[in-house]
Amino acid sequence: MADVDDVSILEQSSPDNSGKEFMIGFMENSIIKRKDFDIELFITTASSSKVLVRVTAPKTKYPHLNETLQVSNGEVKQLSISNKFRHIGTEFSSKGILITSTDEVVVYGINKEFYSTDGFLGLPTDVLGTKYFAATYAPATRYCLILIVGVHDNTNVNIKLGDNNGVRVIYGGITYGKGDSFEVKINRFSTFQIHSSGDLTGTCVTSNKTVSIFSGNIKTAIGRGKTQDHLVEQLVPVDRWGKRFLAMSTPDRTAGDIYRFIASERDTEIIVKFQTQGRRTTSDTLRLSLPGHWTYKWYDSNTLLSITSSKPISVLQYTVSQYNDLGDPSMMIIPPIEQYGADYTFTTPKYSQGSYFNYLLFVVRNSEKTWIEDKW
Ligand SMILES: [Ca+2]
Repeated sequence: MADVDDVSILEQSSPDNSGKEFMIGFMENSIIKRKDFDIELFITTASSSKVLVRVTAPKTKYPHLNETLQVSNGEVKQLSISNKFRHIGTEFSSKGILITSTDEVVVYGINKEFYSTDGFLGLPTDVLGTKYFAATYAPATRYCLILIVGVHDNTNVNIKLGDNNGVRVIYGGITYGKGDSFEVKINRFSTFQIHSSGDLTGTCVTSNKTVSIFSGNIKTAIGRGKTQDHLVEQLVPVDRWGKRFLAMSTPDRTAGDIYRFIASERDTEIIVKFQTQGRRTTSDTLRLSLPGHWTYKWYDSNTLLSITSSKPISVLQYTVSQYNDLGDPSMMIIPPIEQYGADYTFTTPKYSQGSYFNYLLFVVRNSEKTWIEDKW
């Protein structure tokens, strides 16, 4: 539990991750030993009445997907979906998956394979936007990925590749490098995945209508170790980025965590105050000159971070590969303080080989600490 003195802005009405319509897709994962797994959706609700949920992919005939399920408060429904819904390479397809419900639900997607799993929190279509910056990881053991899923017909999408050496996307017979841009037109349920062995972090995707975007890696090692995993998050549009964040190390690790910071505007100054257990509070000042530029810091385990920036940024936390400890890579978007909620309904995934240890990390105001301790 982190002690927090400076959480003063909590907007109760801020947009959240529960909704009645989601448009999602699944990126490429690495299948080994012919042990391919289904992809998974976890759906739950805070609603007090029974909620009917429909999951469809009307533009994909094979495999067929048209499921209806019912979920109530306190219940988590798991739905297995054919892994044929994943994409391969730079690919145009129609594998958009639509989730609609009679009341607000919370959706998690898990892209699970043998030794290669990561999950994402689904964002409802009413919080999607028209401008995004991708987050991936490099040096990538395999390719970095971006998946664009169409929410509306006749959507024009511009993709401006990040300013990173080694970026290389081949589309329509043309090779695009760092800083290059190209356009595609997509419809509702259309999907377009691009891949690059160079880092796609900071790649800017803009569109004339809202789109749903996922980014990450097929399966990669992170940091000094060799263990690899799939990386994925559903991206938060730039207009919902924030300036104040709190983060903490992955529990029970000693290899530390890597954080990446992506700028949305020119001349962004980021101050990271951090305190590692048993040491004094210190701070780093990071500067990013252009939109889509990013930097990273590797902080020791058992560290609490308080991050403030002069302009809206995205903060990503990367769990690193095993290095004289236990744990595997994953990628997580850190929500800004401005979007903290008072209620959370969540679930935990199952490991492809058995079971995980599950951890709940939460941040609470110092003034409310006693209340939490009383209730716990
Ligand atoms: Ca993730």
